[in-house]
Amino acid sequence: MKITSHEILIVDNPLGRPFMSGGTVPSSALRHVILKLHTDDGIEGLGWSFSHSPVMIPALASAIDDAANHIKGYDPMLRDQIRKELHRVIRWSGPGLSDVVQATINFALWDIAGKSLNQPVWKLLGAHTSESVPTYASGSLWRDFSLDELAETAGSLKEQGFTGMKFRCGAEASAEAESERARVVRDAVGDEIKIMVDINEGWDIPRTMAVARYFEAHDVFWLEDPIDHKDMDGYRQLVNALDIPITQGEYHYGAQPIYEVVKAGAADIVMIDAHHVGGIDPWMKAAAVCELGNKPVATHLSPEIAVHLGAATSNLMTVEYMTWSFGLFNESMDLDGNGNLKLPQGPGLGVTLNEETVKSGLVS
Ligand code: SMN
Ligand code: MG
Repeated sequence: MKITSHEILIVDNPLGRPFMSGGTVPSSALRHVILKLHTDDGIEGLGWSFSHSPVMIPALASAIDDAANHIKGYDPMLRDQIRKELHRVIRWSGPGLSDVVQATINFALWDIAGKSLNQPVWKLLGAHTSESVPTYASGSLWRDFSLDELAETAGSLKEQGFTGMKFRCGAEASAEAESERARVVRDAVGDEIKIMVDINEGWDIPRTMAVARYFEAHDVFWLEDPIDHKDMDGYRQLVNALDIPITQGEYHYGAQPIYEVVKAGAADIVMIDAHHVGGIDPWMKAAAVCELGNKPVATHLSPEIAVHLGAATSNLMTVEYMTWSFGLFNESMDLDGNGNLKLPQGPGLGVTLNEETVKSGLVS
């Protein structure tokens, strides 16, 4: 089999609620770069990436376009050969964009592999389950929610069947006000539901120490990205000093920093982003490093891809249920009635593009 051609689509997927990207740029849609990679067997592999800020989208789309051109004629099953060749031609750009380019191509290659063998990707990865993976609701309990909105939305997520959910803190004036958000979510859902909190690097160490004690009292399941991800010493201090599990990893690019996090003891739970780490193959390597270092892993964003990864990761803790790409695909991501996310049954990644969304959201 050979890669013969490709197409790139830039598509806006509307968001239920405008999102403040980086706290400054409100976006009412998530802009996706979609790659369709074609083979001489007539298979079309889908890959995608996204950003809330349109600024980098043209650069990303053009880099994916050139990278896809570059691998024309390659066997799509030889993913490591393709990764090495792409690394050779794009490594000058350093970590970041090049990892997202690698990831987008890698997703499409896995989709092709699955379609060619008529198997879902989780099976090709050698899953430990054929049914479902643990999941938690994300992308609902935002930092700018009032306490009433937090309580109401947390209650409705529980009613939808979620047994875990993540809320955001990090914008309040005092440690007590931050802690109040945890109390409100806990009171809204009761003791049985796992509640996690994400700070998105908003604090320093003293603030983290001060608020974490309150979070522990409200039985918050994990504290995510309290400080800058580059501060490995700071993270190690927090891990050693606090009882609440510290989660980090989504801000790192490539698999190698995940090894550094594990080696430094800079997290209790490692969150790995499939787009940032460079795709499915490096995600599995990074998760294996965590397993060997006795760390559980959580996925970040794109549950359509993460559900496959989670099913094949023995040290998986949970898959983040983020709805940002829903609507772009015809298939829905369903819970099983026990708070777990059902595995897709279609070949490859198991998603097909919703042509209505593509038509109405097409940017170019
Ligand atoms: C997150 C990432 C990107 C945008 C918004 C929120 C968050 C998460 O860190 O873990 O979902
Ligand atoms: Mg996060």
